Amino acid sequence: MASYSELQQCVISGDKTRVKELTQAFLDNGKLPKEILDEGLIPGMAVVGKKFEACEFFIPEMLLSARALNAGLDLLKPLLEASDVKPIAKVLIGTVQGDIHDIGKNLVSAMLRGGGFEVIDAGVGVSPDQFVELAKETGVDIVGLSALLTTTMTAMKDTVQAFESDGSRNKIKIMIGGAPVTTKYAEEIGADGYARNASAAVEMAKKLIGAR
Ligand code: HCB
Repeated sequence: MASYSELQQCVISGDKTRVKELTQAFLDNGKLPKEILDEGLIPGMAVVGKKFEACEFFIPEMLLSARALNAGLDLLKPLLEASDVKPIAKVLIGTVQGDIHDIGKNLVSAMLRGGGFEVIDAGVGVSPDQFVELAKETGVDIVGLSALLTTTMTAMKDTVQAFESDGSRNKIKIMIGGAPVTTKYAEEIGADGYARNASAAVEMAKKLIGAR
């Protein structure tokens, strides 16, 4: 049986085929999707980030790793999303303007669906006005914002502001997440909550609905 460190290594080296094989092998051996994520795929990607920071990796390597991680996620997503419960609330989620990182957002979407939420995925590079329009059109209860860059975090503040200006801020709860974001930042920009990972996002979404 392969080890999680081997799976991490395959994400780091961007070996898409092997990541797929190993993820399937772990599933066949009865491992839980969440364990495969938390012990294998995500720690592998964390190393990629550190290597990029240390200038040992560049964009092409990051892209290969992202593609490899997605190959594993494709197998896990349907399992994370499986839920027969009637939707408890509707969530609109998207990566903010100027930002194209979507792995974390996709994971949060899958876990929210698995947690009984209906999720509308707005995609990446979503402008504040687009968030407001989509939230109105779809009548969501929660809006989830994702940002991975310190330069795009500010779009979260603009998005909260856009809901304020539109007069619809009191109708929805706003949750934020992504590597550079913190609880303190959520408070600063007037968001209702911060989640550090996908499981925490499900807990936070439940809390926000209960708090309404
Ligand atoms: Co990108 N990148 N990147 N990148 N990237 C980061 C984010 C850096 C931290 C790498 C580094 O320097 N250490 C860095 C940002 C530095 C900073 O701003 N402080 C960085 C940079 C600089 C850039 C470019 C600017 C590089 C360049 O062009 N010079 C460029 C930006 C392009 C743009 O967006 N305009 C860029 C591009 C890329 C790609 C395309 C090569 C690729 C993205 C592929 C894709 O997403 N489809 C990429 C990747 C893969 C990364 C790293 C390596 C991994 C990100 C990731 O997927 N993590 C990342 C390093 C890192 O984060 N450690 C690096 C795994 C997921 C599961 O974690 O944190 O995204 P997550 O999500 C969690 C959590 O935050 C939370 O739950 C998720 C699940 O557990 N969460 C939410 C996320 N969103 C939420 C929303 C909610 O409402 C609630 C919870």
